[in-house]
Amino acid sequence: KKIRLIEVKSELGAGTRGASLGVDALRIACLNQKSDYFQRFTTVEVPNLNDVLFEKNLFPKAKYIDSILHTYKRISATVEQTFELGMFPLVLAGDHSNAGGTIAGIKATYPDKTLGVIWVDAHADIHSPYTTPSGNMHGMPLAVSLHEDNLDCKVNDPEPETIFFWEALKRVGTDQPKIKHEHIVYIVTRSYEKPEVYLFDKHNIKNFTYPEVLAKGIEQVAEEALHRLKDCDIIYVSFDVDSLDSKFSKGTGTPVEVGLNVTQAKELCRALVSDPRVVCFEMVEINPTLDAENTMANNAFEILEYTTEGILERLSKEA
Ligand code: DIR
Ligand code: MN
Ligand code: MN
Ligand code: MN
Repeated sequence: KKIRLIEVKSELGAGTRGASLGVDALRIACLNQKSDYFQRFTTVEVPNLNDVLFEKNLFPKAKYIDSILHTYKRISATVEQTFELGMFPLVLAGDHSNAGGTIAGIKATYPDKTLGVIWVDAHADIHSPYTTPSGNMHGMPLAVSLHEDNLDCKVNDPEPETIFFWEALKRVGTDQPKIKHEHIVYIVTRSYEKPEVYLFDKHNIKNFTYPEVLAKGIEQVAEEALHRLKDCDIIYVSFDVDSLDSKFSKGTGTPVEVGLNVTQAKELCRALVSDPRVVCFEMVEINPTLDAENTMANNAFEILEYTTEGILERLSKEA
């Protein structure tokens, strides 16, 4: 079984421009580290619609949601095709909204399997158009996958057009909700708003905080995270580079203090993907326009290469 790299240079969901350059920044990091990484795998690029950023945004509570719907369909189809080719989809994407398309593709392929999600991120990304403080769709992919409107915490009144696209977005890949709240585990999430905290409490969603990671160690956190998903048949690991401490993640749209260092992130991702239930890994939110000397992508590439070795090691045993 082989890995297939899926490049998604869409940045429509971010509030800051430049995440579409993240994949190419990883390629430059690879060249500078004299690695043959991008030579080793088949790559497919999902076409993006970033040119609509030059036009007026019509949906203030879910910016560019019409184009993000198209992008989701493309990502979902490509992820599904990758599984059908018998390959492991490793997704390198711009902003984190794209993860909703990846989850759609996983469930389109495995509609009857229970999917767990491990979300390594400074942010909870579980807003809906009814609760978003920014209108940026990279804050919403988990709510899309859950069919979570969170009306109990409603603060916005999205236009009917926005709701039309929001409902369509939920139904990419499969009509039903793709995940359950109890099958989400967060790691080092530390920046969230009230409506998000409401959902954590309501559904008892686990977040392994950074102090908890320090106290328990990476190995144990990975083990506990995977154990919490013991009822899941398959697992998706989503790695937002802002999970790293802002010292190591200058080149990302919304860096946050007190997070992982590069070594911790490497060990964590590697431990997670060593579980045979992990069917897909995604890395997002590298924005080299905010960086100097490509430090963000250099760090992210180290994590990517080390994690990929773990996936390959596992796949060779399984084959
Ligand atoms: C904030 C920031 N929760 C929002 N979100 C993210 O605008 O929804 N930043 N994901 O990266
Ligand atoms: Mn995120
Ligand atoms: Mn099919
Ligand atoms: Mn984030």
